[in-house]
Amino acid sequence: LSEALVASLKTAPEEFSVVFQPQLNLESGQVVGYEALLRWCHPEFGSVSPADFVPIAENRGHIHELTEHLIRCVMRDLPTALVPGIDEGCRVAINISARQINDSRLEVVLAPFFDRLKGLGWQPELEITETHMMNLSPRCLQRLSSFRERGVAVAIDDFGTGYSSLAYLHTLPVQVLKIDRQFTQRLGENSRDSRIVSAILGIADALEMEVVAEGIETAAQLEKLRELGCMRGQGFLLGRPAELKSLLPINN
Ligand code: G
Ligand code: G
Ligand code: MN
Ligand code: NA
Repeated sequence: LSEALVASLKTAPEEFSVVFQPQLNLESGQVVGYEALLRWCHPEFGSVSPADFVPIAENRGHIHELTEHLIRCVMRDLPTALVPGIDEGCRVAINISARQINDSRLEVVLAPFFDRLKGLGWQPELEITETHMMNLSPRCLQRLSSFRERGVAVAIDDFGTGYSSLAYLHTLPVQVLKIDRQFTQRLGENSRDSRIVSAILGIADALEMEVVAEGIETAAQLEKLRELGCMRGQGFLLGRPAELKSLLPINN
């Protein structure tokens, strides 16, 4: 698979595509953002999960190339999606791996994404998993802070699965906590799980961060999240990752 990835990146980049999963305001039902996710369809191996090929790309030194390709796809698709006056302020999030943040080339890789989105009136967002976020060097944190100063949102992905220190969390240049789907998916089974989600919402509130609940699959989970006051959500119930043109028009 490793050799196939390197070969495809070089000779068949069109095998890599991007899908978008909507994020909704849970009160109004409005789309407030999208997470862009990579897909790879290999002629022989078929569809390969990014959970499998992203680590390979990291190890082989090709992760920036993948992100650059993703960004090109996003920029190609987005302008056609924009509904002026309605979608302004919507976010588009991309996932960034740990090794990328350690690399000073990241700024150059992301610059077109930041500039183009802002030109369109959308806000760029970067998702970094909690585990990675907690291990960033001061220099990497400085890099993230400089992105934030340029109007980029930073989100902690899979929140609740790592080992965040609450004392440390408030020093991070982070604006959004994405509650890992394991918490969402247990909602309603017993009151303890509701209290855990409630506690995460409380932490976010105290830190003045926004929350997105991931992995909403059932109406019962959605209802529970609304009851707990969670403002934003994402999941198969609200929208599966899909090509942007099949998701549109979004808010009208
Ligand atoms: O979309 P799916 O559930 O198959 O994604 C599996 C994992 O791959 C998720 O953890 C997701 O964050 C990650 N992923 C998807 N696209 C990208 C990408 O462009 N870059 C990185 N680093 N990870 C991605
Ligand atoms: O790790 P990260 O949160 O970036 O992973 C995103 C992945 O989660 C996407 O690949 C997407 O396919 C998957 N995903 C999104 N919504 C749901 C959901 O409701 N249920 C499950 N099981 N997976 C989801
Ligand atoms: Mn993510
Ligand atoms: Na996640």
